[in-house]
Amino acid sequence: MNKSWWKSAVVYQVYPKSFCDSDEDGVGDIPGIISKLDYIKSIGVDVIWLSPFFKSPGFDNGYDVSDYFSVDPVFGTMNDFKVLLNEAHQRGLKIIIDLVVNHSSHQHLWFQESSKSKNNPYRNYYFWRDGLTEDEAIQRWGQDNLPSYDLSKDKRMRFPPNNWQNLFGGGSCWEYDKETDQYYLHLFSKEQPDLNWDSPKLRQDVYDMMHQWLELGVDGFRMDVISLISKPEGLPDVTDGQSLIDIVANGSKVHIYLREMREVALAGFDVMTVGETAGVTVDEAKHYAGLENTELNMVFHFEINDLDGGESHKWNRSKIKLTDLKNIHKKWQQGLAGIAWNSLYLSNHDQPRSIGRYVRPDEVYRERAQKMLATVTYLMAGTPFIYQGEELAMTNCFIKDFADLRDIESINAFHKMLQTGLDAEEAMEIVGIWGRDSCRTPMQWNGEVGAGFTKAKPWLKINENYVAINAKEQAARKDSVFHYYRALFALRKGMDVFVMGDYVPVLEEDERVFAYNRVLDGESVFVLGNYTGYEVQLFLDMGIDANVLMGNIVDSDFLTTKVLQPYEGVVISGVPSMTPCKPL
Ligand code: TEU
Repeated sequence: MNKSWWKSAVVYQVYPKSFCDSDEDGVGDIPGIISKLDYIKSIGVDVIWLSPFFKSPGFDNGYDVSDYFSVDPVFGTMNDFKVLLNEAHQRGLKIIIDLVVNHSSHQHLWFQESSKSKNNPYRNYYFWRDGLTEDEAIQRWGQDNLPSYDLSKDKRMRFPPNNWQNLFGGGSCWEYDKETDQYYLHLFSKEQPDLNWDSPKLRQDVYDMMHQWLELGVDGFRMDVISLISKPEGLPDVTDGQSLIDIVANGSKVHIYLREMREVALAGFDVMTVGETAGVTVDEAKHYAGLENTELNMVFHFEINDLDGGESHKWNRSKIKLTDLKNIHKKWQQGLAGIAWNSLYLSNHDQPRSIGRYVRPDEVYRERAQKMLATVTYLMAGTPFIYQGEELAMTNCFIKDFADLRDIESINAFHKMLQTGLDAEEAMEIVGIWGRDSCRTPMQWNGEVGAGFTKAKPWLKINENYVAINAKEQAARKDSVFHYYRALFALRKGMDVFVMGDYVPVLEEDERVFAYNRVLDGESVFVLGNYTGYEVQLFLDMGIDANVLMGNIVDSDFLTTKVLQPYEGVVISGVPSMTPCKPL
């Protein structure tokens, strides 16, 4: 297997709004990121993924872009960005940026033009359709299944063109536009109209814009919901048992467009591309992220979300069962081996922080548990992506007051839960688990007021635990999560087996322990993590050469006792490749 740089790289995700505020307006910014480059470098990562910093009205925190080749004034200037790029490159750090082109902002010039008239040259950049009359709607969905509609609208246009409900829980995917008397499509909020990738002109404009960034020196793209860009012919209704993602993901032309993108926009640049591919399956990933590299380098899949979230049942209190989690990893690890490349992540700006999600340790074990999760997750095959603050074991922030919520999705979800009979307290509790504000709270730099993030009022609440959980404290303490992450990435980089090795699961039926071998050319490394808060006795024959490479418990006696302490994570070399391990 060819060992491209992005296969052994580790990526650090920066969510600019919450990273570091240099100008005291309560919002993080690019100069703030520049001031923390040495910190980022010190974790031992190679690449920074910057979530959107482009001009945006901010209905979805920048995932609604109104000018793709620009910097939003709240984050700084284009010159600031150039300085950031340069300073990062000088430190040997690469920068990949978010490419949000499934949709634009409704304030993008393309959409402004598109909505002017039916024959505007940009009309076809978006999806405009006539609505349905009441008769048509009844015929299509039956009297009892009519979607909600707006009586104030002209009768001819009362019903949207199909029954799609947007992914932010805000009702229909269609918004009526009075001016031109048609509806436009938006899979997310109505301020995020979907771009029509079937228009060759739109595609060329996107490629030109990508080219501008590449010429400037960016090192690649993380492509937002790129699996959704090819909409199904005729935009058919969602039928029973289907989710919207089922019909809009992996459309018939998505691979054609991505191959075109690679040839037109990316050819000649040694850059990294990762697709955020909602709805992707192992078989689809082989196309998106095949090792022959005709589309993307790698994908983010969402199958773990199906265990405790799932597009339709995200707002709940479900727990992840360890055997289910292991099965999903096994499927992806083995399914893509030698064929395509994967990514590894525990959380991001959309998903809950990992402590509390994968494990729910008592506070005394929080750090140990985070180290264990990282060990088990980031030593699998794929490129690790860590999310700012994860290296400190930052936790979800449970926002108690509705007025403190910022995310459009959480606000919609709260109202919906009230309609289904939950009281406000219960609804806020669930929003706290899944709401994206909970993981987006500002980075905790130190124990001073404002957590070293800002001296002003932060745009989103700071988690009160910043006094104890912060970067300054962890950098100064040798056994911190921060230092463990550094050591873990150094270990991963130093041994090819972690990048290129086969993945061989062990103890597959065990609900307590996640264990696997990585095997390359006869060399084998054994990785184990105890996902429980109690000791687990294992019966293993690891041979006489077994040697602990790394672990989250200093002076662990695991090799002699074969007892894993609560949340213990350990990496062992010198074991026979197919370690005969039996569950209890
Ligand atoms: O996310 C798309 C996506 O599939 C989600 O994880 C989504 O946030 C979640 O389903 C909502 O429940 C991307 C971005 O990462 C996210 O921040 C944006 O809001 C979204 O696209 C729209 O651009």
